[in-house]
Amino acid sequence: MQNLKQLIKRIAFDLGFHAVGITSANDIPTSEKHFLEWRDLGYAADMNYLLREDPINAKPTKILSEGRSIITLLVNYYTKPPENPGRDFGRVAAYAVGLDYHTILKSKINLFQAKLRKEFGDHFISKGFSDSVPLLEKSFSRNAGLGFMGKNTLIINKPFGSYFFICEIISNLDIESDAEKEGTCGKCTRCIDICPTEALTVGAIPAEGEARQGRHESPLLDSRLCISYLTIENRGSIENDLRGKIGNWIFGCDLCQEICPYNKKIVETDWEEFKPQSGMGHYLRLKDILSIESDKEFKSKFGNTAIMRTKRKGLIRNACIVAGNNHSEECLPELINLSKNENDPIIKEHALWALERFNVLKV
Ligand code: B12
Ligand code: SF4
Ligand code: SF4
Repeated sequence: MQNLKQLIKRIAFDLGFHAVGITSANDIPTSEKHFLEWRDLGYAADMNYLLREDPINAKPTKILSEGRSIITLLVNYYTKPPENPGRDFGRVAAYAVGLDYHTILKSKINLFQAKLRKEFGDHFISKGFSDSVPLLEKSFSRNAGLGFMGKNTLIINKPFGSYFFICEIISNLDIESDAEKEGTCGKCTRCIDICPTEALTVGAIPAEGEARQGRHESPLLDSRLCISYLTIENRGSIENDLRGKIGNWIFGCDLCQEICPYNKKIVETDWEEFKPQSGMGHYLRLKDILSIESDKEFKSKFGNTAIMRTKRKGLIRNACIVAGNNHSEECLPELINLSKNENDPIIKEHALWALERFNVLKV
């Protein structure tokens, strides 16, 4: 048994994963209960994959019926952002500055599975993912010892902090589980205090039942308020009240990670794919985004990055907000053009909103 675990850890480190932990593929009903209470509060917004009537999120065997254990893997994606280049730029969250992690991680996970298949032959059955199935990846990786759940609702690992991706391989291998790691935020509330939209709270629903008694923090995030949701997942108009609070975030938000003491001494990633020079970087010039004329042009610029998710419409909507918040004068011609000639009503309305911030609506 120990040899099996050693083999898995060796393969993980050989492939460049930064940490690995094992947990059972059994259902986790206490986490499911919490998840259901969370979404009953409306906190899942309109994210369809979280709103299934018969949720599978806490039930790995609904994804792989032969599943016995889950190998959870950590990949550090952190790179330090350069100094803010100023009002003409919008900021991209660190996880999206390089190449699209879905593609990069999927191929590494496939390689991992191929190596295991080589060891165990056709008897080995598995499925591997990162951020592409409705599984409670944070809860399973916490159970596998990858870290503890911080009040920013992210998994925090020592020494990697929270800027990492979680991947998992569900398989029919019987592997001894790792122990959950101790860890706590203590009295710190910095992430809650800094969140501009007050998306984070603690304790609105009790902590995860019996198993977690004695641990008082029950971190909760209301996606409807989170800048990450608003700028990436939300397909529609962004509420007027929230636009000013988005500041200069054009894609995602890292404020509740940046402030976290656990992220103060972390190392930068050694994966070239996630470095800014492999993708579009930490800052995007707003006028370059506002002047993208077609979906084809958008795809040719962002095709290899996670930014694709917003499509042209979402990214231009976000760029309008940031240009308005920043009073980026160099964006005025593009904003005026969009307000007059853009066919998409959401982009048009956001361009008009940005122009109102300059008081130049009648230009
Ligand atoms: C939906 C989603 C979002 C939503 C909602 C976020 C959220 N906090 O749930 C939005 C769009 C807002 C979002 C934003 C981001 N996301 Co996201 N997202 C997801 C996704 C797809 C599902 C998460 C989910 O199921 N949420 C539902 C809630 C209820 O689940 P939960 O937080 O796990 O809830 C548990 C805890 O509350 C726990 N609990 C309850 N009480 C208690 C008490 C104690 C003491 C403890 C310890 C636990 C506990 O029980 C609950 C059920 O298990 C996952 C991938 C996946 N499949 O898991 C990525 C994922 C969570 N996202 C990730 C990332 C990187 C981000 C961003 C950093 C991106 C960015 N920079 O913009 C932000 C961070 C925002 C934030 N502070 O969370 C990573 C996080 C890695 C990590 N270190 O934890 C994940 C795991 C993707 C991946 N595979 O790497 N995301
Ligand atoms: S990602 Fe930004 S908006 Fe979302 S909870 Fe963290 S600080 Fe708040
Ligand atoms: S900022 Fe403080 S409260 Fe928030 S996750 Fe980090 S340690 Fe926990």
